[in-house]
Amino acid sequence: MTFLCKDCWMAQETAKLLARCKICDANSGIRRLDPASEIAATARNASDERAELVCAIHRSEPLDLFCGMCKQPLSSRALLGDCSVVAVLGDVGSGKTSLLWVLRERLRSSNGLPVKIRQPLGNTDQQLDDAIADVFTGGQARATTSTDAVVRNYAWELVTTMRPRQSALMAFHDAAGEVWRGLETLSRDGNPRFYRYLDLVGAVIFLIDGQRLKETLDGTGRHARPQADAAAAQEIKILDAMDRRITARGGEIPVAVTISKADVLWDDDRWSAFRPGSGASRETMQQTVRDLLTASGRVDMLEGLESTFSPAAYFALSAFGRDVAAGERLSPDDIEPVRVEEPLLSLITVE
Ligand SMILES: Nc1nc2c(ncn2[C@@H]2O[C@H](COP(=O)(O)OP(=O)(O)OP(=O)(O)O)[C@@H](O)[C@H]2O)c(=O)[nH]1
Ligand SMILES: [Mg+2]
Ligand SMILES: [Zn+2]
Ligand SMILES: [Zn+2]
Repeated sequence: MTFLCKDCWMAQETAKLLARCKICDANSGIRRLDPASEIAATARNASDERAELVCAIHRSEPLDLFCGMCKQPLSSRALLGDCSVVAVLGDVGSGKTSLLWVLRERLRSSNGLPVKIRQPLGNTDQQLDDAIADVFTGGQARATTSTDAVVRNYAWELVTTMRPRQSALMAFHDAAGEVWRGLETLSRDGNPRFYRYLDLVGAVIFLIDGQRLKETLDGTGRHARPQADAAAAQEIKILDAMDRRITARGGEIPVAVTISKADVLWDDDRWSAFRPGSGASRETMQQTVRDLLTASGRVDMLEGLESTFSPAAYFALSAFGRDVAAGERLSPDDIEPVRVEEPLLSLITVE
């Protein structure tokens, strides 16, 4: 069994964990952490494929588990699978944090989707609420901080209705656009956690700012062209850096190429497929996203994406379902997310 610590992104075998038995603690009056290898036994539940770590003395007492590296509490369900760590990559302000927040809201209510959040791991929800607070109070988001020291790591245990007994882990490191931009030159010593995360990534949501695409297409704003070109250049840079890492690692990583803020585009008839309730088929959506990227001069990026990742699928979503004016006070009740779960669903159901 391999466990994942979402606080330091250390994947570790059972033997590396720390553990505590509540009964032993109560009997001795001492709270202590011991190496799991010294105090654990494995119990198997007949009705369940999962094994549970129990106290070697008190065989019916499940152990509390802790990360062997940073000593944070670890869920016994934080089991690492191939596609459980998903990266949301995107330039500064492309909408990564907003997407993750809205996605969590969608997945934790009973939603008619085949996937649901069973529980957050550790302080995930608190960290995400802190990260989104600025968007909901000030209108404009404060950029996600770009240092490794301020951790914004989220992980949830998901259950699928397709395979009810099995649960999956979904984990994100909400890195700032600044970090993705600077990936090529980011120091390994200064960002050990982030690099461990990168090595674990099994699937990628590549977010492309719909607002920026619209600016290119309009070509109206005085600075529209150069700004949009700069955005394209940043995205290519992020892609190149990922490409080198993935090539170095070997193997294939699936990507969901995703246009964010589709609400700013969908009034245009060319992109009407993005509207809520458009009824557009999967094929139409794919084609429309590719057409949009082509029309806004992102052909190089399309090629880059398809040579770096495999398979590639295309999506357009709107986290808020509406435009947000600068400085507007947005409330969670004012938003109507459109297709926010589609990229994730496509990635975690990839065989
Ligand atoms: N119109 C519209 N604006 C959005 C949507 N989602 C996010 N935004 C706006 O985009 C801005 C940036 O959003 P964030 O979620 O902070 O973007 P980010 O990618 O996390 O940014 P960094 O962490 O700084 O790289 C905010 O001002 C949001 O209000 C959307 O669905 N529609
Ligand atoms: Mg952010
Ligand atoms: Zn015990
Ligand atoms: Zn840890």
